[in-house]
This record gives sequence, structure tokens and C-alpha cells, in this order.
Amino acid sequence: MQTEGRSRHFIYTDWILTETQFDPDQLHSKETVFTIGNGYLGTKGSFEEGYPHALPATFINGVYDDVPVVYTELANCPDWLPLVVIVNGESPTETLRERFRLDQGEILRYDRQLDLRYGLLSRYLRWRSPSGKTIDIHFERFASLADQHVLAQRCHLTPVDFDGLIEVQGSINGYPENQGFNHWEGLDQGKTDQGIWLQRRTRHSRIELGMGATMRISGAEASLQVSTAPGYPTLSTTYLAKSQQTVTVEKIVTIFTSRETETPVSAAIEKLAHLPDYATLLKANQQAWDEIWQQSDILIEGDSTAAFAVRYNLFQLLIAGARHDDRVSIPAKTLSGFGYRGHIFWDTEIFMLPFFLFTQPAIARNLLSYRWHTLPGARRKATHYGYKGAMFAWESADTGDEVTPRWALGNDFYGEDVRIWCRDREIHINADIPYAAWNYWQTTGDDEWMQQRGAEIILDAAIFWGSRVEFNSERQKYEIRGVIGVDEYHEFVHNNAFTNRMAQWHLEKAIAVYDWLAQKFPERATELEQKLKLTPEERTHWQDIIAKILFLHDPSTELIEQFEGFFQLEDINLADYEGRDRSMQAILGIEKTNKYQVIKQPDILMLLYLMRESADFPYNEKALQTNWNYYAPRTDITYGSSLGPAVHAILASDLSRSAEAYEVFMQALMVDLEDNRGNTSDGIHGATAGGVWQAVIFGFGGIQLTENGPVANCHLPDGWTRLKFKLHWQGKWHDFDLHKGQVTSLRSEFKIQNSKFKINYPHK
Ligand code: IFM
Repeated sequence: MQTEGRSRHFIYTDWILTETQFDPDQLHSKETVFTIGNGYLGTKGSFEEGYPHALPATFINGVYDDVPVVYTELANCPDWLPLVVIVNGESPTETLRERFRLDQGEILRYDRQLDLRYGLLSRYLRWRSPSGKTIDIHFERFASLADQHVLAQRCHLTPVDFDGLIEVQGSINGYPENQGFNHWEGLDQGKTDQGIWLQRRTRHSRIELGMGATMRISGAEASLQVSTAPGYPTLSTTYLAKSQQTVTVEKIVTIFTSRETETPVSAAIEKLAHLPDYATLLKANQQAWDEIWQQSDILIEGDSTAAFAVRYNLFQLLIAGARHDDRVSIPAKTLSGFGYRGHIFWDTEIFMLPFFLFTQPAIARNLLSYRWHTLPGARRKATHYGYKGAMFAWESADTGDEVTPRWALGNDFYGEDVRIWCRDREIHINADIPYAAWNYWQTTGDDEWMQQRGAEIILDAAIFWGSRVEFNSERQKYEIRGVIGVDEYHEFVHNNAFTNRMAQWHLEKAIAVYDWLAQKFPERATELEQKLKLTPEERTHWQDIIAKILFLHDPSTELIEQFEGFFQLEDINLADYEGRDRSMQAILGIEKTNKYQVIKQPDILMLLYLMRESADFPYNEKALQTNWNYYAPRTDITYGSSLGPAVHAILASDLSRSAEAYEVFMQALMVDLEDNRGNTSDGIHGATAGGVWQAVIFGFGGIQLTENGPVANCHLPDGWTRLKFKLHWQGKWHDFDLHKGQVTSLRSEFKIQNSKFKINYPHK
């Protein structure tokens, strides 16, 4: 049975998002929402025919090029979308040529649909031209999941009330821009028997790109013309259209870069020559998507908006995760926008990765291997700052060198520029990446990856901590001073509990990995000892840090101080600011915010969440309750970071605060569909999408990982009657089909008695 939800902007059915009205004011956010892709590239939902101020964009993962201030960015690639329809007069001599576009004439029907099941974007239009000719136009496009180098478009054209000439032009636009900056230099272009091709190269990184395009027409007699306007090769066809008769135009595009082949243009031309028709390509694409959804789908019954929107968030992750490339990761804004310039943050490992880990482990492995490939950059960063080992970039791109901009430029003529300190101080990422690598290993049992790649990540990043901590002889404690924690509202703090505990946890695991390696793969252990200059003294040093690192924790109440002096800061009652539409930092300013107990995103609570599977400090029921009571009311959850709401949803759910959990969950869930932070035009919030998956699985599904596999202890929100999904764990699929109040894992039939707080991953 199909269910339907509605919002201000959309109709949601199980798999299909429908927009029934075009609103030019939302042009850019909707370009993001209707992004399609296949893990190799992402293409925004811009219109085939163009629109004033539109920002069409296609990002191929890994295709970075230099740019001032932010160092490097994903280069917007030549646009494969242009498909222009021109309604001519009744004879070739008649001069009236009316180009279909939505800012002219009259829109009599408009439906834009994204079918998540197959990654298919379509538009159904009835348009009356300024001179009164009415035509039905149905566009369709997909980026093939079956073959990542193939992109396909189809257009059905049916004149409603006229006979006459119709011209269709399909082009590749070789002049794409990144906010006014063109990364491409033209190398060559041409035509073949099959169509047109274009060769471009990025200006600095010198990545070559080859594209080919062909067009086919059915339902009318027509020939193809080729025009090779510089940088804008075009195929066009003109036919005599008859009222009520449908003609179909297909445009197929192939695309390669020198990241995959030495001869991208030849590869594109060669592939084009051997491709079947659109319908066959579509079928292969559908089969590929069927397989993906079999593993990754979540079925929700009883809440049609959530049912669709959860799938929407998963879809956005699935089209961003590389299947065939382990040298790329997923940028914070996925492959769907210019925001953060395609840079990669902890968002990937901590928020997005778990979804892949439990449903598409091969993609998880690729994402983590990206960090292994970028270790040389992380080592350069450590050396630059005077530390040892690997210091992962806060913002990373192709090489792993730090690419966080030093300054954010002020908008107003006389305002100050803002120094961005995250590159220097937000170092918790150095434990977040090893945390993800360890969890990958524990969840998959992939010893091969661990010994070849994971161990090097974990050990070299641990060496960094060994050189970064400072021993305070008065306190007889190790400290980590001068950091930014997860809560970025406080920019220079000492002994942030999240950073200290994650570093400690990391060192514990580094020792476990080191010992495991020495026992199971002694040659690799020796190799790494030599390469990383890893000595027995270093191991002893790690043990000492583990034993003596400082935590500001009151064991009688379990309250943890977020960092030294946090409790002395001026307190704040966020309720006094009710009705605001901005973050507290925007209201108070950076300086003043630093002085208040107001938090941008869960920090202590994030730590409790990440440590929930660990038997020891600081996760226990009392700690969760106490710290929730203290920190949740001081967190700028709605206007601070978009990473916060999903985490609050999970913890609120654990604390049986169901209504609250659902409320914040919906903030995360609808962040892009409803553009509830007003910045969807910058791209999809990838971390939020990953957080949504975790909130459903670990929050509402109550999944815990026991020695016998994942077990559910669900607490479904009101209205949810069913929650169904599967998880891959230790080489087996575990199916869950949950109904309110149920405690079960279908496959393992394993029941638990409230053992939530004492569960360990199986140790190697
Ligand atoms: O990584 C996040 C950070 O935690 C909060 N600011 C935005 C970044 C990118 O999403």
C-alpha cells in the first residue's frame, strides 16, 4: 500500500518526491534537493533548458583544483544537462522561434519528481509559448549506477494544439563555473559518427576530462546536425511535429577523467560507440539500484513523511559514496553543492560512515582507505606544527594537507575578517578517524584491511597524541591544552573532555592493535615499527597517558565539565531568546559567545554517545541522565550546528524522552527537504543524513552490538507501527522487523535484559 505525506513544498510517497509548483525563489535550494548521482559524480537538479541565475553543477569526486583562500575545491565539471527545445513556426521560412523556458510563456502543468528507488529525476510540463502554442514536455535523467561513466537523458515532446517544426539541441557546456571561477582550460573537441566530444583540463591540478555525447530521435524523421562552437559542442535535430503525436529524444553522455584512465577522451568515445539505447541503460541502472536498496533500505510504517524522508537521506548518502575509488571520501556537502568547497571533515567518519559500515561495507572500506592514502599529508601537517606522527587535517581534500581556510572574509565593508582556528586546534579528528577505523574492523572482521591500512592510521595518529599531550607535574596529569572541542563556540580551551577521552580511547586501541599485529602479522609490525619509528618506549608512554590523562569529572554526580573553567562561564537561559531565528553566536558575537555556557553542538553528550558501546568511562545510565540534564538545555540545538539534532534524538530516545527525541529527529530529517536552516542551496547536509540513519537504528531501533550480534530494544516514536531494516555484522546479514515494544533480532533470536550499559564489541 502506498502512503502519502505532504508539506509546504512537496508530496512524499513511499519512494517518490513530487514538487508540484515551481518557485523561482527556491531555485537554488531545489537544485540541491533534486541532486542525482552514482558515487562517482553528483549532478544538481538544475533544469535542462536553463533558468536565469541557475547554478548547474556536476562534481566528480576527487577532481579538485587550486583556488585562492580555500586552497583547493571540487571543480564544477562541464555541464552535461543542456537540452533545449525550440518551437518554430509552421515552415522553415517562418522566423518565430520560441525557446522553451520557465521564465517565459505560461506553465500549465509542472511536476518535478525524484524517484529514489532508481535515482531517476523527471519533470512533467505543459507549457504555452508566448505566441500560444501548447506542448507537453517530459524530461527524465539518471546517472547510471550500473556504469558510473554513463549519464542519460530522455525527453518526450507532444504538441497539444499545433503542427510545426520543433528543434532540439543537446550540448555539453564546457564553461562551468565555481562561483565565478572557471577551473577548466580547453584542450580539444570534435565529432565522431556517434556524436560529439569535449576535452578539458583543470588549470592547476591538470586533471584531464573527456566527455562524449550522442542523441537519438524516435517517432519522427529527422537527421542530426553537429555544431562545434568552441567549448560548447552541440547536437541538434529539427523535425515536423504533429499535434498529439509524441516524439522522443534521447541524449547519452559518457565521462572519464585522467584519475581513472590515461586517455579520458578515447575512453569516452569508445564507450559511447558501444552503448545500448536509453531503455536498456535504464534497466541496468534499475537492477543496480534494486541490489543497493536490498541492503540499505529502511521501511517505516505509520509515518509517511518519515518513511519517505529517511529514504531520501539514505539516497543522498548512497549517491555520494564511491564504489570504485578508495582515494576519495565524502565531502561535508556530499557531491551536491559548493558549500565547504568539497572538503572532507569528521562528518564522514563519525556521522556518515556507520550507515555504510552496516549496509555497504565495501564503501565504508573505501572511505577509510582514503584516510590511509592521505597519511602523507597528515604527516606533513604534524611536522609543520612541531609534532610527531600523523595529524589529520580538519578539512581535507585530495592530498590530506590542511585546507581549512585561515580566514573567513566579512560581508560588510568595514567589518573584521574572522580567523578560523579549527585548522590549528580542532584536533579531536585525530581520534575520530581511528575510532571509525577500529569500528570498521570490529564490525566486519576485515583483518586484511586492518593489517595493511587501518593499523598504520591508528598507530601513526596515536604517535601524534604522544607528542601533543603535556605533562603537568603539579597535577601529575597529562593535559591537552589550547583546543577547540566539538562545541565550536569555545575556541581556545584546555582539557576538553571529548578530546581527552577520545585520545585516551584511541591510545588504548592503538596498543591493542599494536599487540595484535605483533602476534598475528609480525612482519608487518616490524615494517610499521621502522616506518613510524615506533618504539617500546612509545608504547609505555601511551600507557602512561592512558593512566594519567586529565578528566574533569565529579564521580559523585557523574557530571563532566566540558573543559576547564566551563562551569565558571556566565550561564545562559536559552528560553530567554525564544523566537529567534539565528544561532546564539550570530546574536552574541564570537567574543561574547566564548564567555557563556552555550554550546553549538553536543560535546559531552556526543562523547557519551560515542562511548555507549564501551563498558567503561564515561558511559553509564546516571552519567547520561545527569549530563543530559545539564548540557541539553544549554545546547543551541536548532540554530547551532546541523550535526546536533540527530545526536540529541538518539540520547533522548535512550532516556525515554520520546516526544523530544522525535521533535529533534524531525529537525535533522527535514534539514534539506524543508531547508530548515536556510542553507540547502550550499549542498546536502551529509553528516545530518548519516545522523538520521543512526537515530533510526541506534535511537528508535535501540540497536546494541553484543557478542552475539546486533540486538534491538526498540522504542518507536508515536505513530510508527513498524520499522524494518537489515545490518551487516561479522559477515552476516541480520534482519530486523520491529513493532512497538518488541525486543528481538530476527536471525539471532537473541533476547536481552536491560544490559544496555555493559556491552562490548568483541575484542580481537
Ligand atoms: O564538521 C562540522 C562541524 O562539526 C560543525 N561545523 C560544520 C562542519 C562541517 O559540517
